[in-house]
Amino acid sequence: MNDLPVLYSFRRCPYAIRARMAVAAAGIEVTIREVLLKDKPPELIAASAKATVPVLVLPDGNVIDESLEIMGWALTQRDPLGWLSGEELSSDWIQTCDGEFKYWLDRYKYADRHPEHTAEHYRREAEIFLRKIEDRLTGFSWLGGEAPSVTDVALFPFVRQFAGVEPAWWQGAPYPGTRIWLAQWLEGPLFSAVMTKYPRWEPGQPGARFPTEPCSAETVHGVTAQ
Ligand SMILES: N[C@@H](CCC(=O)N[C@@H](CS)C(=O)NCC(=O)O)C(=O)O
Repeated sequence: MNDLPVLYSFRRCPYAIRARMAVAAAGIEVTIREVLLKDKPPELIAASAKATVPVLVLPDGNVIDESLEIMGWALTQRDPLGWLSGEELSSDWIQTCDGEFKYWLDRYKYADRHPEHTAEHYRREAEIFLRKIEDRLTGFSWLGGEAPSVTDVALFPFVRQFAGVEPAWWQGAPYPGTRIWLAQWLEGPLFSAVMTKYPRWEPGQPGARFPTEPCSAETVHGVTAQ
């Protein structure tokens, strides 16, 4: 397992989820080290001083510490689902998601830490992006058009987080197309594969293999068939 890339990850982190989705879709095996954000291992900080997850340490010692770059690293090696076809990891969709939307999402999720405004205020600000997604998904099944792409994969973990803040409100919110789109990702076999629970990695331990089960062609293609 020593010659596999090492992926520092946190199960629920949306950035880590998008990276794991790409690694699994590419059929690449890595050693996963599940970390606690409140108590990061020194090995993670030594690999990347900014100490965010995900971080990928390659066997040659190179380090990739941005989720979008990990997606690109994986999918440029193998892209059986065609997620990169015609789509860019630097698209406006992804930039707005990681910028404006994430900013409001964090405030909506942790409104008690930002008492200047109400949770509803933060939710309304985040909904500006949600409405764009909904408009797009009214005409197309996927954000990139006719087929799933890196744009969908990069965004859905953040929309999942937004939906999870007030699940009952989300179910009645005026975003039916986005709800269907999100459910297609969350109910897919690839998502369950990347959400496998791993015990916290302890320094000195080897880490666990990821994906736990190699994703077969059927598993992978299950995603396109949705
Ligand atoms: N731009 C980075 C952001 C990653 C990020 O901020 N991850 C969060 C967890 S979801 C993190 O590690 N935060 C550091 C902390 O909580 O200490 C990427 O795309 O990989």
